[in-house]
Amino acid sequence: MTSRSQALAIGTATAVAAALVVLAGPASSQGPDPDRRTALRASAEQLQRLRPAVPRRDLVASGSACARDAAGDPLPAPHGPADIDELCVAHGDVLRVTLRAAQPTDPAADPAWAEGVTGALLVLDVDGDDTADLELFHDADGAAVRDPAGAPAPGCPALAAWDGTALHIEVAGTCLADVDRVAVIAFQGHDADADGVPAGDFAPDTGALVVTRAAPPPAAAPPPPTPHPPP
Ligand SMILES: [Ca+2]
Ligand SMILES: [Ca+2]
Repeated sequence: MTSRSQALAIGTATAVAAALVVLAGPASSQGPDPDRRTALRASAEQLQRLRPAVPRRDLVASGSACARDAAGDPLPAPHGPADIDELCVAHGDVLRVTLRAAQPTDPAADPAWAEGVTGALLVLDVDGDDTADLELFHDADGAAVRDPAGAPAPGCPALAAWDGTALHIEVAGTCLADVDRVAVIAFQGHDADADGVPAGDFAPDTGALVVTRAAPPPAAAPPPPTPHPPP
């Protein structure tokens, strides 16, 4: 029997993998690719093939949500700095993504970020067709948003921040102004020995974290009428 969830799982895995295959450059065999983001993406595509096939189960929420991720599940082997512990997404005036690792490292202090293929990649489906539309990066060079062709996405400036425990990416509201529902799959790669071959973890472990736009706050109630003083 083919259930809907199984069909979606197959379709999603195929769509995302296919998009990554199309954009991935040749795998580097002599240290990090000059374009770290292209190399990170290629690594994600390679490691995605190693992910176990499981029925799809999206986590759907309004406004904001966090997805806890399994411990010790980076591929091809457990590696704390690549091990996603939690992915959070908030979709409102801006899009905010937080990625917390089991053993987080400072992008400005850990040499694996500057010298290796280390970074976070967030794949976004913004039109509900289970195909990647935008790719957010947070690496040693900061934050960036690319379109499926690998070019900077127009109207999508992004900010990267590190607070000592987690990575944060904020994408300007102009980027997703017409998007009411965004599905996010995260990848964290960490290239400890800077040989161009990171360990990496995906989150959520099944499906995507799907967040619908937060409803705008209700309009402020008009002030009560001021009673006129008696004549
Ligand atoms: Ca994990
Ligand atoms: Ca995971």
